[in-house]
Amino acid sequence: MGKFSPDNMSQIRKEIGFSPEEIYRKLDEEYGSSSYRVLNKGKKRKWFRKQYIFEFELIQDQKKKDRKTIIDILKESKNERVSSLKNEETLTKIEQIKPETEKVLSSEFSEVWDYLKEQEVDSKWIEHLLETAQKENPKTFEEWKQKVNGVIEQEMTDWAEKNDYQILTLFGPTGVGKTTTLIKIMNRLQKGAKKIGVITTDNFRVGAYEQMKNYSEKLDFPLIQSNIDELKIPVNVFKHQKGMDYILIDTYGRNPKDTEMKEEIEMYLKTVNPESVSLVLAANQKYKDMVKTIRAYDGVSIDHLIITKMDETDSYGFIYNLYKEFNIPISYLTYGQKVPDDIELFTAKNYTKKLWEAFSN
Ligand SMILES: Nc1nc2c(ncn2[C@@H]2O[C@H](COP(=O)(O)OP(=O)(O)OP(=O)(O)O)[C@@H](O)[C@H]2O)c(=O)[nH]1
Ligand SMILES: [Mg+2]
Repeated sequence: MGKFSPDNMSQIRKEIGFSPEEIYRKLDEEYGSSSYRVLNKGKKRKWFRKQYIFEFELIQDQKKKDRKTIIDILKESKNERVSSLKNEETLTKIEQIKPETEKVLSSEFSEVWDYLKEQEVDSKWIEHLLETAQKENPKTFEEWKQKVNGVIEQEMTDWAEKNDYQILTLFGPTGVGKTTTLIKIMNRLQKGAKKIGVITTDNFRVGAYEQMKNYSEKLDFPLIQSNIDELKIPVNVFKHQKGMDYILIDTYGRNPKDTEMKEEIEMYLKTVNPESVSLVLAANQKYKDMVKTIRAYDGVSIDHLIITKMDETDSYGFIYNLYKEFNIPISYLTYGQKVPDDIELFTAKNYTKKLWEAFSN
């Protein structure tokens, strides 16, 4: 049916990545460096990129850990024989009833599990999704997929472009696409025939102002350049003298490891008091770094996340991981460099569609 039809009970598994280093990193993170043995290494081409496929085997401790996970799922599935068993005893007993277990853990279940894993959904969230989906007793692969999507769609909120703000600002690490995205959002608002003023506070990067100025001429919106500590002035000009409906403020890229960053942002937010604060992350960043960035903003009130460069990845699981981990709504996804077109509102339905897209490739 899909690319994989692995048997979840088997401990021979596959991991895919764009480099051997990436695969080793994932395996180390997931299982610990001494809990797997690589059996085979292969390569294939996906679109324009080379992908590496490692076949590996889990060694003893991890096998036990995985079985416990499966047992937990079985408990949910009203299998009384299993639900009355415990820990080590269970591990022995499960060997005895294995044929039955395999029946419950159908190949459809395994296929869904492995696909979500390939999409880099975190194991604990796959477990959560499958446990919840299982309550509705799915049988076929299609039913499993639909139930899993149902859980995701119920949990993740759609972003309705309410526009119930006047001042919007974007933050994020360097080069993630803040300026480009701000212009894309500006253009969406502009289509509603609203008056919009843009302020750029990026006085650092060479060419930053020229980049904005170009857009301002092409898309016809007023632009003011300002230092961050003098922001009140242009905000007042746009708000009171020009009667703008929206004021969008672009900021320069910040290194989340910079310890002064948070203080500076808190001060900025206090001065300007934007109703909408977005943190921008790029889909081609490492998941670990995205997490670090969000944590670095701990205490700053982030209203939503914007994920850019979705066109540069085929794995969408990280979005669900972020949502479950931080519970911050996602407002927009961007899909390319074309300004102002390559942007869309986040909806859970579109997201689940994307999540399974690679399955039929
Ligand atoms: N592939 C792809 N590239 C994008 C997307 N959004 C932005 N970019 C590109 O990313 C690069 C950086 O974009 P900017 O908007 O300047 O990023 P920034 O976050 O404002 O950068 P700094 O202000 O320097 O921190 C540009 O080459 C953009 O064209 C996207 O959705 N997909
Ligand atoms: Mg910028």
